[in-house]
Amino acid sequence: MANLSGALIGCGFFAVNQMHAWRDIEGASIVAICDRDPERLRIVGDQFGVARRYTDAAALFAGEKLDFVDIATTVGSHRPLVEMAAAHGVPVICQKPFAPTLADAKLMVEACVKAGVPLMVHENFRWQSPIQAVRAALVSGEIGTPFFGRISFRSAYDVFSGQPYLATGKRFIIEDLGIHILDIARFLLGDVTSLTARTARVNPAIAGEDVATMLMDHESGAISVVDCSYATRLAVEPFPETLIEIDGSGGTIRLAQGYRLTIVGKSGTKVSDISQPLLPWASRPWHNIQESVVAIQKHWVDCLAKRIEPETSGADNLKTLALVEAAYAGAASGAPVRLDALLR
Ligand code: NAD
Ligand code: 89V
Repeated sequence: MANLSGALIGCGFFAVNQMHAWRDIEGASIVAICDRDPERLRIVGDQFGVARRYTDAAALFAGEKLDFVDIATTVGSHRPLVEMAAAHGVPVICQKPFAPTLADAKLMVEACVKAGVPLMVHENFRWQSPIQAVRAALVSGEIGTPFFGRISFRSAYDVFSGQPYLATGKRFIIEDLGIHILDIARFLLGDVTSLTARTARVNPAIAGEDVATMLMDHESGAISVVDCSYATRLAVEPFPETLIEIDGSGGTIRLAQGYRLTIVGKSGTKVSDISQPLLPWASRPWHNIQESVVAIQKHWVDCLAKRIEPETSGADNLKTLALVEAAYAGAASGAPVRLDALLR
């Protein structure tokens, strides 16, 4: 496989995982990095031995011949940076949340389509191996036709120490974390026709909502509940596990805390421990997320080689971002929100 030359823009908290993952992946290398903060540029450049460093993304695009760019900045800079990549004809990965609004996201997808460049959103939660295992069980037909799902993420983990900006935005849990859990609901049960939401802020020290409960109708006829909380103190802290219950016409799937998967279906009852191996550079409890970063970045390299659209392409992610917008609109109005109106 030809070695692809990539650049990383944004050398902050999460980008370190992306850099570790690039080092593990055959067929791609990060040849240049960019951060407007010279200190972050120095830390990541030295840690990963990248000599070509830029404090300005325009200078990066002007100075490098790139096969792709990996944008790991926070949401406010995503649109200008994706549009800059498109203008330079460079295939682009963009971190979630893809854009601050669905309108921006639509324009970003359009810019990449017009430029003919591939675009993938780094929506990594569905790439976690336990989530992939649930999906494989559904696809196998073991539990028949799913009619109910609960996708749940409840924790009291202190996310603010690593990511202080999460405490200051008017929007918090739906935009930052719920976006992953809503994407998993789509991944497992298909696209959504309508969504009802309720939110609350329990922690008085933050600006946004830290609890959200969403009820969704899926095109398939299934219904699901997506519930997220960063205000839930439990005996054993589950961060960052997503717990799943799916009921089907012929059985059930349960992904319980501790990565215990129970499938009751046509072939009887099977209980497995699907804990993932700890990568050499990973650290608990983040290892589950870190493993998914390798998986999604490998997927990108495969898609570029095969010239196929990534599963979490920009176009696909519009449907996840629409759920985020629907959730905020629904929580504000108290009424169900139809998705077709948002996606037109
Ligand atoms: P961060 O603030 O630690 O890092 C962002 C970096 O980008 C900073 O160093 C900043 O200086 C740099 N930057 C911002 N705008 C820039 C620009 N225009 N040009 C060059 N550099 C720029 O943030 P973070 O916590 O690493 O989050 C980054 C993104 O990753 C966010 O969108 C966040 O939601 C996402 N994230 C994803 C996961 C996941 O599991 N998928 C986990 C954590 C964070
Ligand atoms: O996945 C994320 O985007 C992270 C966290 C897991 C803390 O929500 O911000």
